[in-house]
Amino acid sequence: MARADTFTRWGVVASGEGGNRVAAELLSREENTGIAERVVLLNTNRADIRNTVDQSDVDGDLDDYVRVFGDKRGVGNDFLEGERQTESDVQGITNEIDDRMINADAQLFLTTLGGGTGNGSVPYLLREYDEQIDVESANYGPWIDDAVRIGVGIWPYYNEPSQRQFNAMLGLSRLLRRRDGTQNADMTLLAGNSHLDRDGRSESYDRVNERIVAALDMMIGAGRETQSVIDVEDYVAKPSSVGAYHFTPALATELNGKMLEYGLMFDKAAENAYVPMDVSTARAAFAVVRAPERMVERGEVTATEVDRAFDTWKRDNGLSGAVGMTTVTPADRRGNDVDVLLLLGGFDLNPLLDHARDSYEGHKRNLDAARQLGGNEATISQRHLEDLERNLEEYVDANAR
Ligand SMILES: Nc1nc2c(ncn2[C@@H]2O[C@H](COP(=O)(O)OP(=O)(O)OP(=O)(O)O)[C@@H](O)[C@H]2O)c(=O)[nH]1
Ligand SMILES: [Mg+2]
Repeated sequence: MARADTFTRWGVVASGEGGNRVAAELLSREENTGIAERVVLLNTNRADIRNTVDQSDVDGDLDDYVRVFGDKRGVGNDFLEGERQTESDVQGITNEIDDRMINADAQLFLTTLGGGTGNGSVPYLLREYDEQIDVESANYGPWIDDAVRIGVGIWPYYNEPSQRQFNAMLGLSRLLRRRDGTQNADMTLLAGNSHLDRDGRSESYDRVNERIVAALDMMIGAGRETQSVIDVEDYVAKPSSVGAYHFTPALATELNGKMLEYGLMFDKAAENAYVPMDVSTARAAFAVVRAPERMVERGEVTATEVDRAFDTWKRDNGLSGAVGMTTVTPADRRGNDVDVLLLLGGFDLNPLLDHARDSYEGHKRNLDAARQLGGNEATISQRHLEDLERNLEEYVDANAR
């Protein structure tokens, strides 16, 4: 919780290879001042994390933030195994996070949804810290009770193998909801690899990761040097109360601030949502406008005007009922470039999930067949699968109305 005399202090917990890489990219930004040293990189595979550390351009030593857990080297795309490995070491992992999270008010939990390590551990840890079943909370800093926790899930490329799509469906289910159907992360942010990489699959994840980080950076910045501050509590309170707590960023950067046609700027941002979606289905919408400090000081960009323009834009786009706020963030830069970040929430998830459904069903049939043949203990039980599936369906249906 941000206090009047301080800015929101963000922490980052990243698990698995992709999550680790996005976190490394976030740390390599000069403007990561909201995070400082509050970072933990978790992985089951020392070699994976070695590569991430070696390839990053973070000043200083990323090794200090690394925690390898479990007794396997990777979990081979099996998120239940990822969860078991986390559970077996939850005290050690939590001690590490506690050492790093000094007074965090808000935490980002970063993971890809196609794999096993990050996808297994992140939803589990979120639940654990909320319910404090196996961790002895009395021994930890205030973060464990007080911090707002935001899960960030990265959707696989559409052409990845069916197990990845299967993992993503159930990973999303677990990020959003616990097995009993209650809310898990306070907010779940989604970004899709194929959707962010529409000009063709690039050689590396760099470009996609940069875009994800650019959005996270602006979101974090909105709780810092702002005119009308969006506190992190604001991001989660109202959307959660209407059961619309999944979001996607929509970002447009380097817009021409000479004209200040906010409506067009919001349009531009909305065209760049990080997953496929119909904007008019959003039930929550936040707008963060970042403009050169000089323009803000001279009153060329004001919170009142942005707020009014956003109201109009929402009405024009069928979002008048959407909950949310706006904020203006001054940027330490010359020129007239303005950036606009929308956080769109509670939208119909079907346009995203439709990309995975066939693979999901195919993989499920394979698991069924394996079970019939006398069962591989590692596969998910029928019952468990049905719970996760129902949880996702219920949540998606409630938002698709
Ligand atoms: N955007 C993005 N996606 C990534 C990155 N690395 C991997 N992915 C995606 O993540 C999925 C694979 O998950 P990983 O993060 O490699 O898996 P993990 O959490 O390490 O789990 P296991 O290796 O299965 O133990 C695939 O869908 C990849 O496309 C990355 O750096 N950026
Ligand atoms: Mg891995």
